[in-house]
Amino acid sequence: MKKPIIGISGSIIKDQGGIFPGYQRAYVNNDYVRAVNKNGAIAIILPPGSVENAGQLIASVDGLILSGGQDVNPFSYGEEIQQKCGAIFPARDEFEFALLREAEKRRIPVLGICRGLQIMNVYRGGKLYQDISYRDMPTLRHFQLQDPPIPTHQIQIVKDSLLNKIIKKNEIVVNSFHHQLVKSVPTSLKISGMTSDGVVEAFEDPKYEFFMGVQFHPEMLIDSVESVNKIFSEMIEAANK
Ligand SMILES: [Mn+2]
Repeated sequence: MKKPIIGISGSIIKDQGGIFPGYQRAYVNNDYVRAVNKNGAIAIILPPGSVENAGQLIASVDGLILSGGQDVNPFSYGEEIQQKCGAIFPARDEFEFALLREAEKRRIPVLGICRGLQIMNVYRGGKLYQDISYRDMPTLRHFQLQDPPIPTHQIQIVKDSLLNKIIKKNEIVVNSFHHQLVKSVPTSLKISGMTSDGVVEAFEDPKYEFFMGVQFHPEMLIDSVESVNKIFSEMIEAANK
Protein backbone atom coordinates (compact mmCIF):
# COMPACT_ATOMS: atom_id res chain seq x y z
CA MET A 1 0.00 0.00 0.00
CA LYS A 2 1.22 3.47 -0.84
CA LYS A 3 2.02 5.62 2.18
CA PRO A 4 0.83 9.23 2.34
CA ILE A 5 3.45 11.93 1.85
CA ILE A 6 3.61 14.76 4.38
CA GLY A 7 5.39 17.98 3.45
CA ILE A 8 7.08 19.74 6.36
CA SER A 9 7.91 23.41 5.89
CA GLY A 10 11.60 23.98 6.47
CA SER A 11 13.87 26.80 7.42
CA ILE A 12 17.38 28.05 6.71
CA ILE A 13 20.14 28.11 9.28
CA LYS A 14 23.65 29.46 9.01
CA ASP A 15 26.25 26.79 9.69
CA GLN A 16 28.09 27.84 12.84
CA GLY A 17 31.13 25.59 12.42
CA GLY A 18 32.19 22.68 10.29
CA ILE A 19 34.12 23.20 7.11
CA PHE A 20 31.78 25.86 5.65
CA PRO A 21 31.13 28.35 8.45
CA GLY A 22 28.42 30.87 7.59
CA TYR A 23 26.96 28.65 4.87
CA GLN A 24 23.19 28.44 4.61
CA ARG A 25 21.55 25.07 5.20
CA ALA A 26 17.92 24.16 4.50
CA TYR A 27 16.51 21.89 7.21
CA VAL A 28 13.85 20.80 9.67
CA ASN A 29 14.39 19.40 13.15
CA ASN A 30 14.43 15.63 12.82
CA ASP A 31 11.65 15.19 15.41
CA TYR A 32 9.11 16.27 12.75
CA VAL A 33 10.39 13.58 10.40
CA ARG A 34 10.32 10.98 13.19
CA ALA A 35 6.74 11.90 14.09
CA VAL A 36 5.62 11.48 10.47
CA ASN A 37 7.51 8.21 9.99
CA LYS A 38 6.32 6.77 13.30
CA ASN A 39 2.73 7.19 12.14
CA GLY A 40 3.10 5.48 8.78
CA ALA A 41 3.80 8.34 6.39
CA ILE A 42 6.73 9.59 4.34
CA ALA A 43 8.20 12.99 5.19
CA ILE A 44 9.55 15.47 2.69
CA ILE A 45 11.02 18.84 3.57
CA LEU A 46 9.69 21.96 1.84
CA PRO A 47 12.47 24.51 2.27
CA PRO A 48 11.58 28.22 1.96
CA GLY A 49 11.68 29.09 -1.72
CA SER A 50 9.82 30.68 -4.55
CA VAL A 51 6.13 31.38 -3.91
CA GLU A 52 5.39 30.31 -7.49
CA ASN A 53 6.51 26.75 -6.64
CA ALA A 54 3.98 26.37 -3.84
CA GLY A 55 1.19 25.01 -6.04
CA GLN A 56 3.33 22.27 -7.55
CA LEU A 57 4.80 21.37 -4.16
CA ILE A 58 1.40 21.05 -2.50
CA ALA A 59 0.12 19.01 -5.45
CA SER A 60 2.82 16.46 -4.65
CA VAL A 61 1.94 15.95 -0.95
CA ASP A 62 -1.06 14.57 0.94
CA GLY A 63 -0.69 16.73 4.04
CA LEU A 64 1.18 19.81 5.26
CA ILE A 65 2.97 20.44 8.55
CA LEU A 66 4.06 24.02 9.21
CA SER A 67 7.04 23.77 11.57
CA GLY A 68 8.33 26.03 14.33
CA GLY A 69 10.86 28.80 13.96
CA GLN A 70 11.15 32.55 13.60
CA ASP A 71 8.63 35.18 14.62
CA VAL A 72 6.06 36.21 12.03
CA ASN A 73 6.68 39.60 10.42
CA PRO A 74 4.44 42.01 12.40
CA PHE A 75 3.68 43.92 9.15
CA SER A 76 1.60 40.87 8.18
CA TYR A 77 -0.87 41.66 10.97
CA GLY A 78 -0.68 45.41 10.66
CA GLU A 79 1.82 46.24 13.41
CA GLU A 80 5.25 47.83 13.53
CA ILE A 81 8.01 45.73 15.01
CA GLN A 82 8.41 46.17 18.78
CA GLN A 83 11.50 45.97 21.00
CA LYS A 84 11.03 42.38 22.08
CA CYS A 85 10.04 40.86 18.76
CA GLY A 86 12.53 38.14 17.83
CA ALA A 87 14.22 37.41 14.51
CA ILE A 88 11.86 37.45 11.53
CA PHE A 89 12.17 35.75 8.12
CA PRO A 90 9.66 37.49 5.81
CA ALA A 91 10.47 35.32 2.76
CA ARG A 92 9.61 32.21 4.77
CA ASP A 93 6.32 33.84 5.86
CA GLU A 94 5.36 34.53 2.25
CA PHE A 95 6.29 31.01 1.17
CA GLU A 96 4.23 29.46 3.97
CA PHE A 97 1.24 31.74 3.24
CA ALA A 98 1.43 30.41 -0.35
CA LEU A 99 1.62 26.79 0.89
CA LEU A 100 -1.47 27.46 3.01
CA ARG A 101 -3.37 28.96 0.08
CA GLU A 102 -2.62 25.91 -2.06
CA ALA A 103 -3.36 23.46 0.78
CA GLU A 104 -6.76 25.09 1.32
CA LYS A 105 -7.54 24.79 -2.40
CA ARG A 106 -6.88 21.05 -2.25
CA ARG A 107 -8.37 20.64 1.24
CA ILE A 108 -5.40 18.56 2.36
CA PRO A 109 -4.81 18.24 6.14
CA VAL A 110 -2.76 21.06 7.70
CA LEU A 111 -1.05 20.92 11.09
CA GLY A 112 0.70 24.08 12.31
CA ILE A 113 3.12 23.77 15.20
CA CYS A 114 4.29 26.76 17.32
CA ARG A 115 5.26 29.31 14.64
CA GLY A 116 3.05 27.20 12.34
CA LEU A 117 0.01 28.00 14.50
CA GLN A 118 1.01 31.67 14.48
CA ILE A 119 1.36 31.68 10.67
CA MET A 120 -2.08 30.05 10.30
CA ASN A 121 -3.58 32.61 12.66
CA VAL A 122 -2.07 35.59 10.82
CA TYR A 123 -2.92 34.06 7.43
CA ARG A 124 -6.58 33.91 8.47
CA GLY A 125 -6.54 37.48 9.84
CA GLY A 126 -5.57 37.06 13.51
CA LYS A 127 -2.97 38.97 15.51
CA LEU A 128 -0.10 38.06 17.86
CA TYR A 129 1.52 39.53 20.95
CA GLN A 130 5.07 40.22 19.82
CA ASP A 131 6.32 39.13 23.25
CA ILE A 132 4.76 37.57 26.31
CA SER A 133 5.56 40.71 28.33
CA TYR A 134 3.14 42.76 26.20
CA ARG A 135 0.24 40.67 27.51
CA ASP A 136 -1.09 42.81 30.31
CA MET A 137 -2.35 40.07 32.65
CA PRO A 138 -0.93 37.25 34.79
CA THR A 139 0.70 34.72 32.49
CA LEU A 140 2.31 31.33 33.11
CA ARG A 141 5.83 30.51 32.00
CA HIS A 142 5.49 29.62 28.33
CA PHE A 143 9.17 29.30 27.59
CA GLN A 144 10.20 26.37 29.69
CA LEU A 145 13.72 25.68 30.90
CA GLN A 146 13.21 21.92 30.93
CA ASP A 147 14.08 19.50 28.14
CA PRO A 148 11.56 19.38 25.24
CA PRO A 149 10.00 15.96 26.11
CA ILE A 150 9.09 17.19 29.61
CA PRO A 151 5.60 18.71 29.78
CA THR A 152 5.38 21.82 31.99
CA HIS A 153 1.91 23.32 31.62
CA GLN A 154 -1.58 21.98 31.36
CA ILE A 155 -4.06 22.86 28.66
CA GLN A 156 -7.82 22.63 28.91
CA ILE A 157 -9.33 21.10 25.81
CA VAL A 158 -12.62 22.48 24.54
CA LYS A 159 -15.44 19.96 24.36
CA ASP A 160 -16.82 19.11 20.91
CA SER A 161 -13.52 20.05 19.29
CA LEU A 162 -11.55 17.81 16.96
CA LEU A 163 -8.66 18.00 19.44
CA ASN A 164 -10.97 16.65 22.14
CA LYS A 165 -12.02 13.78 19.87
CA ILE A 166 -8.37 12.95 19.21
CA ILE A 167 -6.99 13.26 22.75
CA LYS A 168 -10.16 11.92 24.43
CA LYS A 169 -9.44 13.98 27.55
CA ASN A 170 -10.50 17.40 28.78
CA GLU A 171 -6.99 18.36 29.79
CA ILE A 172 -3.47 17.38 28.93
CA VAL A 173 0.04 18.41 29.96
CA VAL A 174 2.33 19.69 27.21
CA ASN A 175 5.66 21.42 26.69
CA SER A 176 5.97 25.13 25.91
CA PHE A 177 8.64 27.01 23.95
CA HIS A 178 7.08 30.24 22.74
CA HIS A 179 7.69 33.89 23.62
CA GLN A 180 4.92 35.12 21.32
CA LEU A 181 1.22 34.45 21.89
CA VAL A 182 -2.02 34.66 20.01
CA LYS A 183 -3.69 38.04 20.63
CA SER A 184 -6.81 37.55 18.52
CA VAL A 185 -8.24 34.67 16.51
CA PRO A 186 -10.34 35.17 13.35
CA THR A 187 -13.94 33.92 13.34
CA SER A 188 -13.07 31.10 10.91
CA LEU A 189 -10.97 29.41 13.61
CA LYS A 190 -12.34 27.79 16.74
CA ILE A 191 -10.14 27.79 19.85
CA SER A 192 -9.78 24.18 21.03
CA GLY A 193 -7.16 24.43 23.78
CA MET A 194 -6.11 27.02 26.37
CA THR A 195 -3.87 27.22 29.41
CA SER A 196 -5.37 28.35 32.74
CA ASP A 197 -4.10 31.91 32.06
CA GLY A 198 -6.25 32.08 28.92
CA VAL A 199 -3.43 31.71 26.38
CA VAL A 200 -4.53 30.06 23.13
CA GLU A 201 -2.70 26.74 22.77
CA ALA A 202 -4.73 25.13 19.98
CA PHE A 203 -7.32 26.01 17.35
CA GLU A 204 -8.97 24.41 14.35
CA ASP A 205 -11.22 25.22 11.43
CA PRO A 206 -14.50 23.36 12.05
CA LYS A 207 -15.39 23.58 8.35
CA TYR A 208 -12.25 21.73 7.29
CA GLU A 209 -11.59 18.04 7.91
CA PHE A 210 -8.19 18.69 9.48
CA PHE A 211 -6.86 22.24 9.85
CA MET A 212 -5.27 22.50 13.27
CA GLY A 213 -2.73 24.71 14.98
CA VAL A 214 -0.99 23.88 18.25
CA GLN A 215 1.22 26.25 20.19
CA PHE A 216 3.14 23.43 21.92
CA HIS A 217 5.54 20.95 20.29
CA PRO A 218 3.83 17.55 19.85
CA GLU A 219 6.72 16.29 17.71
CA MET A 220 8.95 16.49 20.82
CA LEU A 221 6.39 14.60 22.93
CA ILE A 222 5.68 11.56 20.75
CA ASP A 223 7.70 9.27 23.02
CA SER A 224 6.76 10.85 26.37
CA VAL A 225 3.05 11.78 26.11
CA GLU A 226 1.24 9.00 24.29
CA SER A 227 -2.03 10.83 23.63
CA VAL A 228 -0.18 13.68 21.88
CA ASN A 229 1.16 11.31 19.24
CA LYS A 230 -2.46 10.81 18.15
CA ILE A 231 -2.46 14.31 16.66
CA PHE A 232 -0.04 12.98 14.03
CA SER A 233 -1.78 9.63 13.57
CA GLU A 234 -5.13 11.39 13.06
CA MET A 235 -3.64 13.92 10.63
CA ILE A 236 -1.97 11.15 8.63
CA GLU A 237 -5.18 9.14 8.58
CA ALA A 238 -6.94 12.18 7.11
CA ALA A 239 -4.10 12.56 4.59
CA ASN A 240 -4.62 8.96 3.51
CA LYS A 241 -8.17 9.62 2.30
MN1 LIG B 1 2.45 27.54 26.15
